[in-house]
Amino acid sequence: MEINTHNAEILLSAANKSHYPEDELPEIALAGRSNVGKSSFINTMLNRKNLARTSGKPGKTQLLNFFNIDDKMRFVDVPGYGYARVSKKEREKWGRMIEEYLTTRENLRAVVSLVDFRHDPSADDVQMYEFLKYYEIPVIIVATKADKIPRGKWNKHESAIKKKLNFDPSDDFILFSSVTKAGMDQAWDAILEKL
Ligand SMILES: Nc1nc2c(ncn2[C@@H]2O[C@H](COP(=O)(O)OP(=O)(O)O)[C@@H](O)[C@H]2O)c(=O)[nH]1
Ligand SMILES: [Mg+2]
Repeated sequence: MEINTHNAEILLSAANKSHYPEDELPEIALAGRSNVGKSSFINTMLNRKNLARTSGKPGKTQLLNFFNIDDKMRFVDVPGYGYARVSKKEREKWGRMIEEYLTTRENLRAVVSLVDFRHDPSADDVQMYEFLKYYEIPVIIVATKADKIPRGKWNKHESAIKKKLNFDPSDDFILFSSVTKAGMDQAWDAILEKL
């Protein structure tokens, strides 16, 4: 499929099913901890500076944000998890919203699950990966902020992350940087393959 990534815009934000777009365009959801670099990933992939707002205040966006890409597919930005300062009630609401989307959305083709390349995955990262595997939702692991790790340590970090996740080698694992754009072509290849 040929996609003009310049032709992208935010379409709508939704709290539940009744607000999802009603057509059959394929969707790629993006999930990860607050501050992992999800908005930066979207902006980089779409060659935009500020389409998905990169925020210093994580946990603020509590809705599913649907981005229309060239009328051919959508990115669905899932609110970041693991933000300590939200209440238990808000966390439960978040859980129901994301679970409803991930387990019932027929348009969903794959989830890009972002983890910070610098650190071992958090318990939330592991739980998200297990959840996706359990529901047999295709997953692309994107390890962000690769520019912050010297190349000589890449193998060590990659192995540690895969081990902690109990990574399935048939899934994609992509090293990514929104600063250098490393991994961008690979990420697009992996995404297009899932559509
Ligand atoms: N060095 C570096 N910083 C990044 C990268 N991606 C995101 N950041 C920074 O990490 C912070 C959080 O990024 P953001 O995209 O808002 O994360 P989100 O909360 O997951 O949407 C911001 O200060 C970004 O500039 C990356 O690939 N490399
Ligand atoms: Mg964000």
